[in-house]
Amino acid sequence: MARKKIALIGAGMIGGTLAHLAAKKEMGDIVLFDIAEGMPQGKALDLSQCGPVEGFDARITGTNDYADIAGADVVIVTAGVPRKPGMSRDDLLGINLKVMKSVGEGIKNNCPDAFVICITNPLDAMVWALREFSGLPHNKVVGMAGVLDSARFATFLAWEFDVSVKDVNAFVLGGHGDTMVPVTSYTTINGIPVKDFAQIKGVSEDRIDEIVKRTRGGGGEIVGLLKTGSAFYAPATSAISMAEAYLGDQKRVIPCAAYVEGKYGVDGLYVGVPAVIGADGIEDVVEIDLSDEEKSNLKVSTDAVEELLVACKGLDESLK
Ligand code: A3D
Repeated sequence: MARKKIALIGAGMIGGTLAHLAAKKEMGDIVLFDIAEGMPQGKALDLSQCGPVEGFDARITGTNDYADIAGADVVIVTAGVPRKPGMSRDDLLGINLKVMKSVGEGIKNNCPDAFVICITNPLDAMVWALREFSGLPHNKVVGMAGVLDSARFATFLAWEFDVSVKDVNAFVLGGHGDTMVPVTSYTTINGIPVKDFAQIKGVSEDRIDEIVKRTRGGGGEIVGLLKTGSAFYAPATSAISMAEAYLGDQKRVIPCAAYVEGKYGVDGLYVGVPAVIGADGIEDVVEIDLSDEEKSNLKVSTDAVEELLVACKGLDESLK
């Protein structure tokens, strides 16, 4: 069987990390695409030279030509600009929308059968726009955010409870922004609801609320510390887990920005929900029962996503 082909559009901080992870895991051959001349080629050479040391077989190439992504099985998109301190994800809208247009066309013309994972911010709007520009079916285009937001929530809970992160199953719904909805009612410590575990450990409800708040601002906290860009190790790791679910037909239930039609009272939006990822891409969106408070938080979050789509449509005629 031929090796799988993984195209990474954007060879910056996340793109380079994605290439390293995918190569180490021998997920397939990797093409790093960027508009910056020489940079993807340089990173590809550097990464290739990890192979003999780490003992992986993966052909890694860098390019500025979309023709080189032809036939890719998976495309992961990080092209665009990241946040700087003081910026919200939404501040990136205008510039990254134009980037999604060229990336969408590059995918449409060269690998229309790929499974496409978008990471570029503002995530929920960019994945929607990328789907529109590429013309791929909705089940083959998805946004990465829920895995990362849930991982942040799990990390903070594990630290608070002094337990292994492996035992924390955390869950975040909604848009990837300050209105995201960490859902404590579906978050467990190896099956034990977080509220019960907090009681056992003597952790107050206020403290859990603080952790929820820290999760919502988790990306901004890192931007503030890095000063020159945004998080990249955990975002790359999260997207790789989604690519693996697709390539291995794992049918994993993963929180991600999937296209929702009807469920959760949402119609025709990309928003963070639990979805089954397998060989058909997004095979199902799982609708769970939410409390009234969780429902209204989710509504605030989806309204914020909808507002961004209106802004996108105002910026690009072809999206109307
Ligand atoms: P960075 O290191 O700047 O890499 C972006 C790359 O995109 C650069 O190498 C650019 O040259 C390249 N690029 C710009 N325009 C184009 C174009 N038209 N075609 C191809 N390549 C282009 O950023 P990064 O890797 O740190 O972040 C990438 C994106 O991910 C940003 O939009 C971030 O905001 C976003 N991000 C999202 C999350 C989520 O959880 C959703 C987390 C972290 C970062």
